[in-house]
Amino acid sequence: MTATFTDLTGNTSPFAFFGRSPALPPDNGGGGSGGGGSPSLPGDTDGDGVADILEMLAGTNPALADDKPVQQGAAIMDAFALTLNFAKPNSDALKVALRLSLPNGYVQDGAVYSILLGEHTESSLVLNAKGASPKANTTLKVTKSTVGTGAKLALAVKKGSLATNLQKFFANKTTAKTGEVFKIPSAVVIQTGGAKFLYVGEIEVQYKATQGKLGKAKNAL
Ligand SMILES: [Ca+2]
Repeated sequence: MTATFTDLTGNTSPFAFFGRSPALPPDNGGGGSGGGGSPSLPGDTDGDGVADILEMLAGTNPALADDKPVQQGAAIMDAFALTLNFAKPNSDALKVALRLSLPNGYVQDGAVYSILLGEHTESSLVLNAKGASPKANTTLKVTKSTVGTGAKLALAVKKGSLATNLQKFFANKTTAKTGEVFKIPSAVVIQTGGAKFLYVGEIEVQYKATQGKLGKAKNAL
C-alpha cells in the first residue's frame, strides 16, 4: 500500500519542495532499505572539518577555521518518533532519545544544548541542576549515568511546525511509499565550562502517511 503526501486542501502532490535539497547527495536510486542515500552534511566553508550547518548550531564562525566546536564523537539516536499533522497547523510532535558521552569539565546546571535533526534545530535549551530545561513546547531532559560519563537525552517537541525541515528527508520525490526507510542526520552541541562540544550521528526511520491527515516516522527496527 502506498500513501501520498497531501496538503490541507487535499492536493496529492503539493510537496515538491520537500524534494531532497540540491546540496545533499542524490538518492542512490536503490529504493527499499537505505533508499534515502547518504545524508552526509555538505558545506565546510573554512575547511576546518566541521560543516557550516554544525558551526551555526554551535554558534561558531563557519568562515573562520580557528573557531569551531570540539568534536566529541557520536550521538547515538535510540528512538525517533515524529507525527506530522497535515490537518492542523502547529500540531506536529516529535520525541527523540539520544545517548552520548559527556565532555570533561561538564556541569549540568547551566549547560546549554542545541540539537539538529534533519534540518530542524532546537537551540539554546538551558538545563537546571536536575538536567531539565524550562517548561515549554520543547523540553529536554538529560539523565547522567551514575557510573562514567554517559548520559541519556530525551527531547520532546509538541505543538511544533516540523514538516518543512523534517519531511524532506522522507520524500526524495513528490510521493513516498509507506514503509520506506530514510536516514536523518543528527547533531548535538553542548556548551559548558566556556567550551562548545559537538556530537554527530544519524538514524534510519520508517515513514508512514495517512492521506490528508497524518505523516508518521519512527526509528526503523
Ligand atoms: Ca567549518
